[in-house]
Amino acid sequence: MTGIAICPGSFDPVTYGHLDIIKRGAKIFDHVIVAVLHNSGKQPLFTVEERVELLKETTKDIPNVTVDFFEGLLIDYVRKKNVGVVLRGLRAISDYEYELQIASLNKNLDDNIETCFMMTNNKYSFLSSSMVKEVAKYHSSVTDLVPDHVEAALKEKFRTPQA
Ligand code: COD
Repeated sequence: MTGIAICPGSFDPVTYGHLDIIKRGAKIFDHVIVAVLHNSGKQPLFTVEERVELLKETTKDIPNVTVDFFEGLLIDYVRKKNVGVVLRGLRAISDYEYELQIASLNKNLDDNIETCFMMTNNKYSFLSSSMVKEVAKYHSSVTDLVPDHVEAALKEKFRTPQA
């Protein structure tokens, strides 16, 4: 047993839903590595560097959490870090289908890797980065959905009023 879990995701940007899973994971595992996917084929709102910085600020008070990024297959990153557990959050049935697919694929690629699922906190069961971006784009408040520094970063991105 390694006692270390990798919590991978896009985190574009980090929300209170992500933070809840990270915090709870950090109570179960000795160490949690939050790993941001750097996908050069996709156009996220925040660059990988920005997403990493926002996550570092968000998790700065949790001593056993570090933030990193990866490119390519998650399974290769997990192997490189010599970690046996992937930590993921589950919100709804729609998440379940997607998550089952990823977990099964990863298990197929490497039988030693386990995926551990944590149910969302009811408070955040509706919350996603996409929803936050949609709300922020039209200059509505996301105060209850993301930490203050993330809200400030969103305001900066959407400074020009949207059509
Ligand atoms: N409550 C609980 N959990 C939440 C909430 C919430 N409100 N919001 C998000 N989460 C959870 C998600 O369920 C997920 O577990 C995690 O937080 C991160 O979420 P996202 O949306 O930021 O990240 P995803 O789902 O886009 O990340 C997908 C990966 C990057 C992990 C995946 O695409 C991947 O592994 N890509 C690398 C290439 C690869 O290996 N491909 C093969 C497998 S697809």
